[in-house]
Amino acid sequence: TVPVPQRRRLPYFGHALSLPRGADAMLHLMKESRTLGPVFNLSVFGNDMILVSDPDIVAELSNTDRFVKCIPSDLLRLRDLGGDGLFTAFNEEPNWQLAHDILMPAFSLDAMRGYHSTMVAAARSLLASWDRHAIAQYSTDVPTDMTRLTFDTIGMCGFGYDFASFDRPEPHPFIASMMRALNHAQATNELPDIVNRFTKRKNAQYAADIRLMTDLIKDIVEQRRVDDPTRTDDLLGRMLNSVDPRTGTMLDDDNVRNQVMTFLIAGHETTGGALSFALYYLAKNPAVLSRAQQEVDLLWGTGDDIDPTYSDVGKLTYVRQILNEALRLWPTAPGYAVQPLEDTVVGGKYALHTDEAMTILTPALHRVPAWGDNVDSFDPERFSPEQVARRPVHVYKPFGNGERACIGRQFALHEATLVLGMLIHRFRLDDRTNYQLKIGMTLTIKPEGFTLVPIRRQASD
Ligand code: MNH
Repeated sequence: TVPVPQRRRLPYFGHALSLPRGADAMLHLMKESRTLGPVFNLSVFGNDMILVSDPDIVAELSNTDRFVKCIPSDLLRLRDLGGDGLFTAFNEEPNWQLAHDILMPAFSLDAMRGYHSTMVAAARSLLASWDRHAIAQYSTDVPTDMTRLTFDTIGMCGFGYDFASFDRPEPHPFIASMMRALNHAQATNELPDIVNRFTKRKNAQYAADIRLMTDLIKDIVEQRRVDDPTRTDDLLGRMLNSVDPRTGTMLDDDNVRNQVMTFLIAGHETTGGALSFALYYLAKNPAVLSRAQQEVDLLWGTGDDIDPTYSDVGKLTYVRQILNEALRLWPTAPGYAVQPLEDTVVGGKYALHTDEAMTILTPALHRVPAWGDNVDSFDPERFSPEQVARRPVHVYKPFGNGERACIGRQFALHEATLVLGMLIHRFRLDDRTNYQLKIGMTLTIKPEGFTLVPIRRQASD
């Protein structure tokens, strides 16, 4: 075996001094994967991370008989928020399997049918807000609006709770606390503990933010226990009332709170980012936008008042391709880590022990030559059935892999396809500031500062 390539490292610091902060760190890693190769090591204050974007090795790492999800140090920090909720649970924690079995039915196709009309209602609040911007010719911050939309959607579909984000000048206070807390968790992860012990004020803010979020969650659960304790047709209803057929047990109160926290965060951030990137690429690619508008016009006609049905969403195949392609270029959860079940050799040459992990760097994987020539260009044709059939399966991993892959994938894609379809059916996208893409990152990535002026379409647009 051979050592994993890496740059020369300093004692103690490792590569920390050349690693930029925040979203630039991810862009830096994408660049490193081109210069150092598709497998390289990064060491930050004694924390080692092997980043992988080689398609053959990713295919190998996707074999769930050999590799399972790892909770590396950054996810470990997030247990301050999510505890043993699905996203941050250890594989061997019994509550992972229990919650997985109890909540899987909430993500079946049948369940999506049940959420559909609630998703349409949330989308209508967004359209109404954009109507007001259109009349006033006022620009709107796209990622903030997409956050409002996806947060309201998971609140209503998951918990029957209306955050009413479009009635607020700023997003719900939960969002500000969540962003600060995620940023703090990320920042402390990149610094040595000795430094973190001295940032008392920030640590106090972190505690206060987590408390605000936890208090809201307690309210949501309490309200349900009073108003509608036997309801079982949404996430919270299942969390509170399902008995696991295998073990005869239920989720305990602490675990329910951890799951609510997990779903409120995981259930909106990534989808909001995906919608934002899709709108960014549509604003920059008029030919793609106009083909997508043909698709929605064909389905819904050109009138204003439409009532999209559940099965309509499955017919928006080109809109779906646009989302897939946006998630290729900017997978909004830009990586995931796996560890081997037994000491092993990866790619025929890299020794990997059970206490080590490999992190799949998806934005780099999504740009390997299997994707064709102009891998950085936006081209939804890459997701035509013909091109998909010609490509190896393990070069596209926006939702992770195996049984720890995203449980909300169908939910996210149904919601995002519906909303994107409804938006472009009604609006032209005026990019009057000629926005230049800047990746922002708080755990997940977004096109930071992206604004648009929505303009109502006329019969001739
Ligand atoms: Mn989601 C896991 C990406 C939408 C709830 N999600 C994951 C993972 C990725 C991911 C990648 C795997 C992480 C890992 O292996 O460490 N998720 C996305 C993306 C979108 C998304 C790109 C939208 C686009 N996710 C959603 C939505 C929900 C959700 C919507 C809920 C309604 N995701 C989860 C949960 C997990 C997860 C819960 C953890 C599942 C598990 O480990 O059992």
